[in-house]
Amino acid sequence: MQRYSAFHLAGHALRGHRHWRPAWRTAAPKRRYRVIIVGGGGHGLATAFYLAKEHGITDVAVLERGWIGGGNTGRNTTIVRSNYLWGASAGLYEKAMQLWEGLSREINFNVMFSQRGVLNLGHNLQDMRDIRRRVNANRLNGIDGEVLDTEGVKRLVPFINTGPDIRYPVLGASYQPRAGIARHDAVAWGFARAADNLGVDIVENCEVTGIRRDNGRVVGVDTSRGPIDAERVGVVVAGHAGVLAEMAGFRLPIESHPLQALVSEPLKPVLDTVVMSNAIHVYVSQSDKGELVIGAGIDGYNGYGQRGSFQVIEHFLAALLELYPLFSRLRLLRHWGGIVDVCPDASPIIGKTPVGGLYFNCGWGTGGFKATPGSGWVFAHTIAHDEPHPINAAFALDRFERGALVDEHGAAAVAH
Ligand code: FAD
Ligand code: PYC
Repeated sequence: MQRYSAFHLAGHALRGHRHWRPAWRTAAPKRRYRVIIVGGGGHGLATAFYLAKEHGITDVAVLERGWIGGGNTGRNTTIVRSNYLWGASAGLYEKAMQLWEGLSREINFNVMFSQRGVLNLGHNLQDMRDIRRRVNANRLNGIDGEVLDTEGVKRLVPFINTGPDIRYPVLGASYQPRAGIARHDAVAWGFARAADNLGVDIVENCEVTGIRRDNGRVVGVDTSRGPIDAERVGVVVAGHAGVLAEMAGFRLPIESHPLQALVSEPLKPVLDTVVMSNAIHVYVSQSDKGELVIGAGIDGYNGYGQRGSFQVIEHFLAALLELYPLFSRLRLLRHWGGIVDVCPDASPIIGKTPVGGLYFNCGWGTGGFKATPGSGWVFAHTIAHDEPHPINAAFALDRFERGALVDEHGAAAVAH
């Protein structure tokens, strides 16, 4: 890797960033690849990286219809945690957490992973029972977790309103100390550069418009830049999973919804942990730049527009001000939406499909950023071996036929 001294960097800044080496090549698509990954978000790029690194498969293209990280990867609020309820989820999200803990070193790119802890608030007795059950389950699975009472929450967030007269009083929280946030763009850029270094072609502005099949097997894809043959195709397109499944001739139990978020102007450090409330539908953290990053639950209707409705914003800002009256003087800077792919059990689908050699990784809904490295790791294994890894075996598409759902609505922490 090329390293720059302070003089180099100052020189580049003054000369207007000329002669910088691009972090990854602008690859033109070849006529055929061993593996094609559709979707250049964090999950697709991580899959390509681990295919090359862990399985020695480097004849790989990532086809992205826009720019890498321009989907949910660059639109999410970057919360990373592994405090899910069921054993299968614990295995998956904790694998991701362990990869996060070494990721900057592994891909030689600072993803700014900050383990500042995540609180999930409880506002009534049933919330607190659910919290205790989930924290106990986490501990049995070797995942860190604590149950905090009101005072414990106040110690971590001194300005939170714990008054008894608010509509949803704060009775306590679950707390995962190893959870936190990371820089989402850096995750996309870091995986892209690391995959490119191992020989993967990253092809932007290349939309997949058809999945070509022969005799029940995938043989390639049609794209806005012409047809490309492949032995195996992995599809990781988040909110567009249903569209790609239709191209391949089957249906997924997935609905696409808008999910919105916004950031305030940068403030001096005020909040050094992440606080979420599923019941009141608001969560907040402070970025390293100082912005408060704020979000809520999904918009209720289906859609492919990367924007949502005002009524959701009005609702979550009212909730924000009830919990943190201090923020009433905040100025908001930017607001946006993404399209999230929601499964009926709030768990992802990662595995084989009815078409041979075609694999789907989708249904992460409101919570896939935290899984990015783990998702790529297990999906690469699944594609390389034509079999799921034990970690993702429970997340097969046929669980909806078998009734073996992994219901994580409680731990999803963002209403959907
Ligand atoms: P994406 O990053 O969306 O990548 C899919 C890519 O596929 C896109 O770049 C798209 O352009 C491309 N594509 C689509 N169709 C085609 C086609 N036909 N041909 C080629 N390319 C195509 N998760 C958390 O864990 N923590 C959070 O705090 C969190 N906050 C969120 C906040 C918001 C507002 C949103 C919208 C989501 C949030 N999420 C969060 C969810 C998380 O962002 C996603 O689950 C995750 O980023 C999905 O990653 P991905 O790589 O699968 O999808
Ligand atoms: O899954 O932790 C999460 C999350 C936070 C915000 C959106 N999703």
